[in-house]
Amino acid sequence: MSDVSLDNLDQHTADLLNAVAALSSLEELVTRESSLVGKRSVLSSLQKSLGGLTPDERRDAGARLQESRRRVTEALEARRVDLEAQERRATLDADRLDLGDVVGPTVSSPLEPGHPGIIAVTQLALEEVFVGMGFRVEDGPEVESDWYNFEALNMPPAHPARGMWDTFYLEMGEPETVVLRTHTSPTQIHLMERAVRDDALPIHAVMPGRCFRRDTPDARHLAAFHQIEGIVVDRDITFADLAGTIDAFTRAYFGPDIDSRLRPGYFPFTEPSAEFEITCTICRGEGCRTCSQTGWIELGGCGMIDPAVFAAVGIDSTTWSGFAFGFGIDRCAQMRHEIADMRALIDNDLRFVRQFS
Ligand code: FA5
Repeated sequence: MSDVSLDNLDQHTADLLNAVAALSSLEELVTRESSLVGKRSVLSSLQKSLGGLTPDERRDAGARLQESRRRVTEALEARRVDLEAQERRATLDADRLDLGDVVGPTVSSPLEPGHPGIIAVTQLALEEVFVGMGFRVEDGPEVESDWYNFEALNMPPAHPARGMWDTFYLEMGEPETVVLRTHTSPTQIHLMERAVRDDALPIHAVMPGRCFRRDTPDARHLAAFHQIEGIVVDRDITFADLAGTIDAFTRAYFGPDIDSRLRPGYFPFTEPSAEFEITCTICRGEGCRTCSQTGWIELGGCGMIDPAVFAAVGIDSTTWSGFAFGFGIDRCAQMRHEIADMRALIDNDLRFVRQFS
């Protein structure tokens, strides 16, 4: 470019504009900027040489140089905007999430409508059976204080029966005072407290909901599962009412072919207590892996409400008596639909899920 002079400035300006148009990246533009229009450019050298011209020649040449610099600078800025946009687009393209990889070829097909899962369906079916028997449906919190989950249920601190439930504690308040409920039984306490406060006895209610235990998942257990609690508080309620209710429920939900039985059991909040079992539907009582070869599956616990529990909520146990029960909803679903391993309920395998739509 050393032979560039004011005489061939127009040609040089055209060359500079071509060079700007040929810049192919922002990095190249930044590197070459100074030699095109900056201090190291021919335009700047020509500017310096104006000193040897007459004032008239200098004014004329200065104006031509300024015009040339303006055109090249404008072209350079326009090229910078283009290149920035190009590079931004390239980055976005590179970062784009290809949903084709995630959802595969179904992406363009209409979305399948969802449907309630097997647990929701089972819970509704159980509620319907109990509503048909005169119970109302109530709800309760999943996070409980020690009082509701244990103490009001006749398990003072350090009571050995607390070990029946391996508990998840939340880091709230004093250590080991707030729990993820291990069973739906604390809802009994809320309900009875409310009925006392509102002078609304008797109670006939079921309370379904999620429970949590540090249980290792296996064919019959999950760490997060569901129970449906039932409670009746009325006058002259006896164990025969409890047994009759459970028998009526079994027939209504599982049909006449399934046998049920009550076995003596222990719960601190009921006395007497019983465990409620049905014939294993996987082996029809023959014995299999699901029922640990016993032929029976435990669905829940039950019993007559202990006077200590009535005392905790302020119900007079000389006037009122009652029973309570708590069944596993997941177990009911497992037995009703003959699912050998309960872990299938949480695998989210569509081949399994679609069977219950
Ligand atoms: C109880 O939870 C008592 N609250 C039941 C009760 C209520 C007794 C009212 C008396 C009066 P248990 O721990 O046995 O009891 O659990 C009851 C049922 O919940 C079990 O029979 C089972 O069907 C279900 N269950 C318990 N643990 C799990 C688990 N980890 N996964 C799935 N289901 C479970």
